[in-house]
Amino acid sequence: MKKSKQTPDAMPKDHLTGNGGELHQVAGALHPPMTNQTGTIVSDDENQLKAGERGPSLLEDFFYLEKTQHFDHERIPERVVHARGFGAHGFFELTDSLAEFSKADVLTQVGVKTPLFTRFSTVAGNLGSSDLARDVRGFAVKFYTSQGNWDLVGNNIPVFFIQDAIKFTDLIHAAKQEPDRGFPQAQTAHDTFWDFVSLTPESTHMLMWIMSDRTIPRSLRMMEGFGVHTFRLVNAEGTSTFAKFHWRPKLGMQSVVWDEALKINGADPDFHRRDLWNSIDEGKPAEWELAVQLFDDAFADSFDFDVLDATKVIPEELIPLRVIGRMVLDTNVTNHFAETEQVAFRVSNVVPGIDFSNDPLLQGRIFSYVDTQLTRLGSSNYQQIPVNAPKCPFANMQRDGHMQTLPQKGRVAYSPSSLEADTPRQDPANGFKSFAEAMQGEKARVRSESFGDHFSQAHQFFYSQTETEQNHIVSAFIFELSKVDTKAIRERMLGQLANVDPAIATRVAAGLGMGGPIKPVATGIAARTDLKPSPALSMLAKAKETLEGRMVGCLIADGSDGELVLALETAVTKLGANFKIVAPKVGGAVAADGKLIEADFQLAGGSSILFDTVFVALSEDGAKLLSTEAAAVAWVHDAYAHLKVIGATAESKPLMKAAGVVSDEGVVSGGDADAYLTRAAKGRVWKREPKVRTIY
Ligand code: HDE
Repeated sequence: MKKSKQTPDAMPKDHLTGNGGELHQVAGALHPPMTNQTGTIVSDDENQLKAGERGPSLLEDFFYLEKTQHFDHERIPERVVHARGFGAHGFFELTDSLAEFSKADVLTQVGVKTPLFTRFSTVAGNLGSSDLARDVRGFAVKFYTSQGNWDLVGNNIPVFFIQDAIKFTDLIHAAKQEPDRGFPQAQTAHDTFWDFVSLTPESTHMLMWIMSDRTIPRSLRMMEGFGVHTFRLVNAEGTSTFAKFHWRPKLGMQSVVWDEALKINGADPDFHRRDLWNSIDEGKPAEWELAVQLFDDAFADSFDFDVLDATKVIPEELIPLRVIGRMVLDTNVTNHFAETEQVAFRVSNVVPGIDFSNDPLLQGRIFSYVDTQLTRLGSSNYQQIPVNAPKCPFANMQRDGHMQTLPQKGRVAYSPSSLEADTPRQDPANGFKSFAEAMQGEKARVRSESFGDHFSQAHQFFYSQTETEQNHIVSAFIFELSKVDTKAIRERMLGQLANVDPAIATRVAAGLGMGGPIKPVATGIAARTDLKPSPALSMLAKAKETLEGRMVGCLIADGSDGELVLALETAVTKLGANFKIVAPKVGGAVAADGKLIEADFQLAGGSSILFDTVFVALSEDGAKLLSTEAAAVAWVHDAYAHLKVIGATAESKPLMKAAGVVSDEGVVSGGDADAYLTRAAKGRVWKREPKVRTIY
């Protein structure tokens, strides 16, 4: 190994070699000497210390002992729920002050950029599960405000399964792997989940949402987020206003189709994290608007449902969204474990001006998040971990504990005290004060009658969807219930669906092949059918016609038209999309003009499910050759069956034929790049769907 005394620019020399070591040059880069955790330089990292060349190892080998002991303890308990997550740093910039309603700096100081950390997650799967499981996505944001940390720990769906936190344990036990067999992983398509929800009518509205395509998002960058609960904002005068929080993605919402999700989980289980990481890494930050729905007691009292019931939405048509700022995620983590795994969100992290409502789900969460971190992170000092620590000054009388890292100075660790002048004191004028809500009532374990209607909003949600989306909800119910072995559970679930609307139950029953009359489950309050549809609840009704942030895949082989591929790449890049070339070999293909076109993916590793739209840029010979290649046929066939817009050169016909492609408005052949991109920007070809799968 060549040794060099040169120091890399970015690193101060004394930091790297201040312990007497030297920089080492390997493959052109300079490396500092390796040390153990206490700074002693390691001379040999390949061999244990042994008694003799072929003798036993010695316990004295403190380098080996430390290295292995650290490795043995690398894992910490994963989160009980939301174990699989992915995070990024960024900022929140307020654009519209809410000073009239809140005294929080973060909601009143227009233009100020508040740093934040956001972690997205799936709920049911374990740490090593796949990104595209059908599941709710966690959408948790930690704002490091000038007045302390504010955690908005939300989801990508605005309602929840249950109304009272005491049922959370049961819900999660039913959804996760069945305890005797330890499977299935990361899915609700099994008996225990449907057993529980079919006996829990309050979950029916949420079931409509999770059977919709919201639970199979195309990208974390393309999903909405919601605070779910009603919160309170409190202004300088102590007046309270109710608020619901909404995140709106700048790129618009988009999902994949179910068959695609199943295949993506195999082709790239890290699909969502790779997408977010790459996009930030390429200098394309992910962005959302933060909006609020604000309302007072008078609205709350007059609304058809209880605003404290987390199984209900307040339609935007009733209380419009007010956009107040934007979140930009522009920085990837340096270390996934240190940041994304160790981040500890706490619903109880609020700042003066933001307060809780009495939603019994929210109230229960206030305890759970603080408690769970102790098991996960092992010490009550977990808030000192950099990703959790506030970025504003903090001081109190809490001391010691496992892994204390703060040099807590002075004799005084109590209050009141008189010995030292600079010890912290309570501050009634500026400190957090709970909203002084008048309380009354008897102590009791009850569910308010105002929480009693479980079906009306489920009905409203279904009929607020486009026809395509309704079809997908029905298909998802059929898929999930087809995996339920116990017939009585399937029947009971059909009975709950009949409470939402007999037509939905009949369609699902038809797909399951379960004939005979459907018996509605007895219910206290029947579904109202007079609630106006809310188009804001549909994804397709608000879909953006854009290719920005999307992926275009282009299939080439030897003999492809290099100029066409280049022109396409230029046009795609101009639209803000990513252009990826797929070829039989990753080294690329030789174009008709003899030039090499490098590929991003080899055919089998770059299936069309990874792209939003595809272009088949083959020569006649190339198309003939690939029409007998299963991976190429599947590439085109999948794109077609997943309703993608397919562009193709006229010469690609043999492959298109082998893949069963039938011409329609989304098949743009003839090699016209502009016509192809114009149609591709409009999104999938939903009209094709009845031709490729049965609609029940
Ligand atoms: Fe959570 N939830 N939750 N939850 N939740 C956790 O906290 C809990 C609920 C949500 O990226 C846990 O740190 C209870 C609703 C997100 O680290 C745990 C109840 C919503 C995350 C916990 C709920 C959420 C969690 C597990 C019923 C949307 C991931 C690990 C009252 C508004 C945060 C942890 C991250 C995580 C408890 C219901 C969102 C066990 C008791 C409703 C995004 O504390």
